[in-house]
Amino acid sequence: MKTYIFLSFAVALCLTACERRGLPTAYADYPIQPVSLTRVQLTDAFWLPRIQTLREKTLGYAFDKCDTEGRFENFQTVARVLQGEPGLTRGAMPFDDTDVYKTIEGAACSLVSVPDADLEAYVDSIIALVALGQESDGYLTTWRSIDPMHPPADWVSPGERWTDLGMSHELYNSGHLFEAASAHFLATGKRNFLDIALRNADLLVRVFGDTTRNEVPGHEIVETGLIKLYRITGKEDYLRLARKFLDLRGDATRRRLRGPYSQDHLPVTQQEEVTGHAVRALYLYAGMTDIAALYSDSAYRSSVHRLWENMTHKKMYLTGGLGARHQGEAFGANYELPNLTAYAETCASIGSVYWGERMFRIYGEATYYDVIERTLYNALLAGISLEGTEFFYPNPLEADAWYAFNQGKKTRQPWFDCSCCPTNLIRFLPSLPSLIYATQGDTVYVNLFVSAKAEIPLGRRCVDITQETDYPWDGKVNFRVSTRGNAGGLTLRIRIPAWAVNEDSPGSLYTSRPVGKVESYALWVNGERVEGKRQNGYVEISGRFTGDDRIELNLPMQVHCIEAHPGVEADRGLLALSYGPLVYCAEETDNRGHFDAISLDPNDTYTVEKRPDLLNGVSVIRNGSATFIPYYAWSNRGEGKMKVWFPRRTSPTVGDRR
Ligand code: FUB
Ligand code: ZN
Repeated sequence: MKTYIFLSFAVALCLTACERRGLPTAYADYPIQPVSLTRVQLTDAFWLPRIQTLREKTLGYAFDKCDTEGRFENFQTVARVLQGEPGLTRGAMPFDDTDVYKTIEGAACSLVSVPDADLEAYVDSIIALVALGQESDGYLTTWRSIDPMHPPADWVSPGERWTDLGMSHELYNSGHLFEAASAHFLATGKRNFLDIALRNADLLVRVFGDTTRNEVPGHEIVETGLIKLYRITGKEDYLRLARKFLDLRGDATRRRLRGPYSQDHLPVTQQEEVTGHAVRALYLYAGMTDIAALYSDSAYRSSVHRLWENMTHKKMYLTGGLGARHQGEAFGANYELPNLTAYAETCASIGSVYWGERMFRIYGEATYYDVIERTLYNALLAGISLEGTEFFYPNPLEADAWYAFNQGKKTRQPWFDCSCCPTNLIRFLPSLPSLIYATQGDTVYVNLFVSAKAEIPLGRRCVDITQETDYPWDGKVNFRVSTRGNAGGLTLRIRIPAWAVNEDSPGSLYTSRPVGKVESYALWVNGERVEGKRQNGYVEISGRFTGDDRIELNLPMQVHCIEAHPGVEADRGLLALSYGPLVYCAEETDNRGHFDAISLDPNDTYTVEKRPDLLNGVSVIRNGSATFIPYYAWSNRGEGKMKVWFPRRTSPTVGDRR
């Protein structure tokens, strides 16, 4: 505990220094600011064990994989090649370096919650290894430094630096380097990784910055990475380069375009439909949202708004998964959402959360967090096994025990040749505490229900919020709120999820109705019931919060029957089940002998049963002889059939709208 306080203090000092430096006044910023990871200590019974498993098992496991599969060795090989020795790239992908960066990022974020001197020393040694792979001018992509004529994959063209930006992943490697180094600096206050990133970013500025070289990365992420470096250093060149990469995309007057797969068919401010490779697209949209905020740019702002609407209204799975097609790892057409062959790459879920959080910080509406929550508890969390060492790359909503949907396997896999998803989960999950709260002026937004203790700086005071809940199994959430320092009015905006008021998902893509009697949410302040009118998805509570004030929220946890928009052919005549934020599925193993016959009727009786003995503790839903488990927990017991959507036994339908 003592060490924890010390580390938080050191990091807080370093953050204050960065905050003080501030952004150049020429630029605007998001009206809403996140509350940093360093300010929020999880105590949650749902998320904390997952993050602990990640720290205790997954991190070491991934570092070992990076070691045994040559990802570390590549950095050392560059050093030897630079001294004139021959070298051979090991590994399968031109972006193997990024698995190292992402694992460092996850380790750094987990050090904030649980300091660990051994892990910190190990991370430092890996950073020293990465430094070996950097050329003297800052260039860093090991396969190309080792042997530019022999790329690790046949879809990359051999040749000198930056000659095949569509496929070489050199700028993708830089992007992940920048993201990871920023997170590492903000989490630990150390500059060792950041300095490597800055040398590389400075090289990019020299080559692609205010020059005539008008090129863009094939796979986006360098844009958000550069903006993170700009936030830390205040160096405007990084921001300008990020913007240049975005402005050039789709601009046929200045470049030869790569087409919709790379979101390079129209200028980004004219794009209206989310398209192409889903992960690329989501990272692009996150970068565009940063530009919309930092430049107060209305064209960018309208564009991300349109794209978000298109995605959430017409291309998002019930689980929050994105990307209908295995072919091209891509978004499909509007309402093209097949279940068995869904791609819904884990990385796309992560990208969607990164984008949605930015959209929330522009618009301050809870709908963005409704989508984030849907994704977090379902498509994203499904990506990692309960044991923390097996993964999904695609996350379908149906398995028939025949189709090998997970890169050739019918269940989770321990690792992949292309291991973007495991290492993306590693970087993402330990940063989850930073998604819970946000601030704007005298307002604190409560966006997620997760037990935690938070110390939130707000102007010249600090707001202490303790949140206690058994969410997602229970809808009761207790807050204790107090302020320290310059007391004044404070407003809490607590999100009331759309599912809690039986609202359709955006664009009525999914209509959700509770089975049985409709219940409502309820709110108490210091024991007194308050009305708590919901606006923009929030209830607002204002006061001085000088004592130890108590707020209790009760969200109506009920089984819901869901139907999809009639445009989604794959779900026509079908129903799905949810409970709170969780989407449920049935697995063959719980339903031997009757799995294929399961059907649903909203008029049936559904019971919810706590099963501490099952799948690390879940609530199951029962309907007749059928048993349903949370989707995130499926495929932890070997191969077998699974379904989210089931034939609807009777009409009329759940909703009245059709
Ligand atoms: O290209 C790098 C990563 O590999 C992408 O983000 C994933 O979709 C996978 O293709
Ligand atoms: Zn991935």
